[in-house]
Amino acid sequence: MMFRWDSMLLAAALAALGCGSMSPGGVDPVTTSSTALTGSTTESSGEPVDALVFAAPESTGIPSWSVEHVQLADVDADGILDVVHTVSDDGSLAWHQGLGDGTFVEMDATGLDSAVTSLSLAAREAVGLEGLGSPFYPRPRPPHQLTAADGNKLVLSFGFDGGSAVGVLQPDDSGEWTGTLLAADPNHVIGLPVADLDGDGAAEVLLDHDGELVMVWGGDPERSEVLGSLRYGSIYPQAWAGDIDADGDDELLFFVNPAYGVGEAWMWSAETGLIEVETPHSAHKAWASAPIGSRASQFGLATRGKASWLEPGDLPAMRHIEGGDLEESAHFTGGNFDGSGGLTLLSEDNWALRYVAGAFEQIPLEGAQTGWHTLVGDLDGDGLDDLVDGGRDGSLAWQLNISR
Ligand SMILES: [Ca+2]
Ligand SMILES: [Ca+2]
Ligand SMILES: [Ca+2]
Ligand SMILES: [Ca+2]
Repeated sequence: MMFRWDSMLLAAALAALGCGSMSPGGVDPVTTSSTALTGSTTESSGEPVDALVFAAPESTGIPSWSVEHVQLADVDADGILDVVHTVSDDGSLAWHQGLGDGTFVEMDATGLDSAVTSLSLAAREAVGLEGLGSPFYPRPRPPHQLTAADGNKLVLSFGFDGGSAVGVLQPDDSGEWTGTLLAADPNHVIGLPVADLDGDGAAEVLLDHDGELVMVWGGDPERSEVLGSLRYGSIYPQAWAGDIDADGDDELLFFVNPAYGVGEAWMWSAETGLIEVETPHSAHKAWASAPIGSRASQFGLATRGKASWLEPGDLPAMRHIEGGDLEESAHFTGGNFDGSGGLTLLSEDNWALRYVAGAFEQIPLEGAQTGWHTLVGDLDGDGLDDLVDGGRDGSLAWQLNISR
């Protein structure tokens, strides 16, 4: 009975955060976009491959019965992706150090958890409440790593009994984790890491405050700037930095509501401010060729059976290439699977599609087992994204990309 209530409270917290209903296996669909490391490990280390092959699933050794909201992030900043998740019993954070060969070792997460507690206290105080409040909170969404030159900051959006909040978790010189509150709101606020847009070496954090976009430059709450307002509040917000107008500098691209059809896409640059970008009707997923927090060169959208790529070009309408046939798959997984640095989409029925020089190309795919629970990251640092399955066979499993 207790667990049921707990689950309901979590669902309510996620709904308040705009996360919609929880996936059956507990992996938040928001996090199924590609997540990988900054730096050389995600860059292509050879020619792109022309066929994709994935090894049979192997267990990570992490039991999935305790796992909610899995995320890949480099928690210890050693250049190898780790697994972070919340524990279903009490909503605490757990992390497992990646060894780079697809295996993981459970680590002490006490320091991370203490930082989350301090964030929760700060958030309650910010909305006029005192103390820690309900034992069910905070129930954090998975931290998104800030993939930037400034180390292993994690951006955490979480629900608490007074609303929702966003904070940054970061280790100090002694290795202890600290939490810095960026925003707390009785209604809705969510935070996303964005690659370093202004080139000062520190990644930015974007806040969506009920449809008002706020850039927190360098993740420093003293340096917040309102970018403008969207037409609707966000569900499943996605943001990437990339050279969208093809002039050599990065801009911000922000998609909102992909789970309900991408109703809005916005671009922001210092020159133009926030402007709306035309998107195809009713796309249900949005990806970039780079993980959240990293620079992207391509942006893709898909709905059941159809894919579109958005090409940088004249704004406010990006060039929009349709026709990618993914049969009738409902679920797609996006990432740099072929080592080109561009976007490849995998369908759950073993189709793969990429866009090369003006044309869609089907690329043979063997062995991938993907779906709504799939996480993407280059776990072994060979330049090809691998797959982590967050909801199969009682434990987290991973599939090595052995295409090269
Ligand atoms: Ca690591
Ligand atoms: Ca910056
Ligand atoms: Ca540009
Ligand atoms: Ca790999």
